[in-house]
Amino acid sequence: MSMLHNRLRNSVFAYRDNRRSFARRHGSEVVSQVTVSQMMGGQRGVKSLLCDVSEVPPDKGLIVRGIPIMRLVDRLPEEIFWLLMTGELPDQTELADLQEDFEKRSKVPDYAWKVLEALPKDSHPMAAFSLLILALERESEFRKQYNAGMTRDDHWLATLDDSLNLIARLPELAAGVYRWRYDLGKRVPRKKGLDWAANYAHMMGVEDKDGGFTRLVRLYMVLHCDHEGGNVSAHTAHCVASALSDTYYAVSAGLNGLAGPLHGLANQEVLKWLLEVLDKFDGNPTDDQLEQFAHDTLNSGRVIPGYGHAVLRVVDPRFTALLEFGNKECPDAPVFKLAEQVFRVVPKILQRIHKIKDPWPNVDSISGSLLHQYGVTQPRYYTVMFGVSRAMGIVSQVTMSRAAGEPIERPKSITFQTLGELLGERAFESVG
Ligand code: AMX
Repeated sequence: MSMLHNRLRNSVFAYRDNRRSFARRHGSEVVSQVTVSQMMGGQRGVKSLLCDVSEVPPDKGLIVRGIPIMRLVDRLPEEIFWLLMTGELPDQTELADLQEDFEKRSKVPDYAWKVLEALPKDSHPMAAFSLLILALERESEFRKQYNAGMTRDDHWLATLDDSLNLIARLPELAAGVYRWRYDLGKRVPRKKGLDWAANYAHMMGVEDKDGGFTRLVRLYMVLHCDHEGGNVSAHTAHCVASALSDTYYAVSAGLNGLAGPLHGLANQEVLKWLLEVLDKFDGNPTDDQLEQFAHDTLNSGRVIPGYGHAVLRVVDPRFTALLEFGNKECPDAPVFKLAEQVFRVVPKILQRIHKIKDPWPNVDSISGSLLHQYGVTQPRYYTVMFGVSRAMGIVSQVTMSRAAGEPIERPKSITFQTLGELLGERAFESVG
């Protein structure tokens, strides 16, 4: 039993009992109401989910278990994982124990690579990554123990085991996707003694003379770890897991949502957009040229990728963290400089468009410019890196849901016609 197991074992039942007795005391009280606009507008702002792992106040950005993300930028991703799971940062012994546990669980079964190699080379890296995770479902402890009659009290424990096994293997899986997808030669074996993110950087095989790439990967893994429970990937994973589908099913499903251009794929879209700008102006543009380019994008009906957010109403602190990293480590890199220039120019344009609620950059507006600088020049891969990190939050949320003994999700849908009847209107036409 690892120290993380013991730590959670001591608190899980109190957590569940607290939730249950709270529900008994307050079960019928109203927290949030749903307007027609919210029903038809992606449920924006409806408070109908509980997530104790992280929160995103619109005016502050990501807070992980009470700690603003800017105060976590010098931590290792393993420390963040422990924080996500337990609510506290680990001490040195606990960190070492978790790292050792990851090391023990890290072996990727050979059949996974056969699955990968069976795919056409032009498959999207996110599809390949998600498929590999799904292929590993065969390893699920939860499913095995469920079939063997595990009691409900042990669901969280088997989920924790699946979570640890999966997180331990993700760097190797993701690095394997990178090397396979871009014909970079044999997979690079993991190196004993490296931390989780450093091993990921190492297995990608990116040249890293001064360690800058490794520092970037560590920071990237910290910043993307979670973003409360209502975003597409976390909510999808939560919904899938609520049917007692195991962690592999849940994470793969969540990452399929992350692969959308309005969510995690935005980092790919940003880099493509920045490279288009550099190409069009044969280098970095003037502010006027950039402003015109942004207008052209908007006039063609496209969004400016990396700007706006469904919840945030300020500059995303994860953007600020990466901006500070770039200013320190590679201030003169052309793509990074362009991302910085976009930050000077684009919010003013978006502020003039009344319907846009958040004109500020999110994390995706800058992350790719840094990866590009360190030699990861394939934007289609960027969301995989996002996914490696986000999986930490997803599995923590899923483990907590199991600990709380949450039931299967089942909101109620109604037809447009029923909605009309409820509001005293008739004669709706339906499609088809
Ligand atoms: N460029 C152009 N139009 C934008 C825009 C942008 N960056 N951000 C929002 N808008 C538009 C929306 O498309 C919407 O238009 P519509 O009413 O004609 O459909 C309108 O402004 C209102 O949108 P909103 O209420 O401000 O945002 P939202 O909650 O509906 O959507 C988001 C949020 C992120 C999908 C949107 O801002 C967007 O598309 N941004 C660009 C893509 C992006 O960066 N996504 C990454 C988000 C972070 C993440 O998940 N990784």
